[in-house]
Amino acid sequence: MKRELLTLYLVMGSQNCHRDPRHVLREAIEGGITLFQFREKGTGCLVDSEKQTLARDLLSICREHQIPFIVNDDIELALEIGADGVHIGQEDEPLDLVREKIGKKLLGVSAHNVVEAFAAMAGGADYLGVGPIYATTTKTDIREVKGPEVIEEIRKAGLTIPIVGIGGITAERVEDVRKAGADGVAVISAISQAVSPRYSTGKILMEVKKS
Ligand code: TZP
Ligand code: MG
Repeated sequence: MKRELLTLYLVMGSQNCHRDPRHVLREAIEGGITLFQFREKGTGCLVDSEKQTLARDLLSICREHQIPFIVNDDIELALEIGADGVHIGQEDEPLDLVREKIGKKLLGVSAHNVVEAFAAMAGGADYLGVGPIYATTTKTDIREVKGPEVIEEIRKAGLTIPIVGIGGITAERVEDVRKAGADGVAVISAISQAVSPRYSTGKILMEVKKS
């Protein structure tokens, strides 16, 4: 995959938004996100047909603007709606099985340390989501906060795979995450809960581009 796709990765589900997620996504696209992940998960998330309907709506918004659409965890949904890829965690289905199911679609894997990063790469991941870099309240079942150092360690171990940092990232923190070796940043609340998702996206994007 092109590393540039990871420049500014919006991860989001309806549970992360005060407003209609379709509106938030449109604004984020106007602001310049480069990749989108549908992550309908946690307290208050939609299920079944409501989840499916929202996924299709967000996918079509992404399609209008040529933003690739990734689905978190739900491989069946990704295949059903024709998403561009899936993102899975360490607790999800085995990597080789997921690769078999999705073929050439993008495969992102969450990694928390060098060992997991190696394993994900060997298993055929296209990119890694590494974190939580900073403290976050968006995801409650998180492991310990790692700091940007974890990305540095992965790079020092010789892994060149595309990496996006995630967890508590704001415009002010982008530079440190990039300096550690990340190709880009993944954010939820900094965009989904912003008063102006468009403005917030633009601000974060500017920081990634100048770092
Ligand atoms: N994985 C690690 S931290 C996190 C996920 C999905 C949540 C990131 O949310 P925020 O609001 O950008 O801190
Ligand atoms: Mg998962």
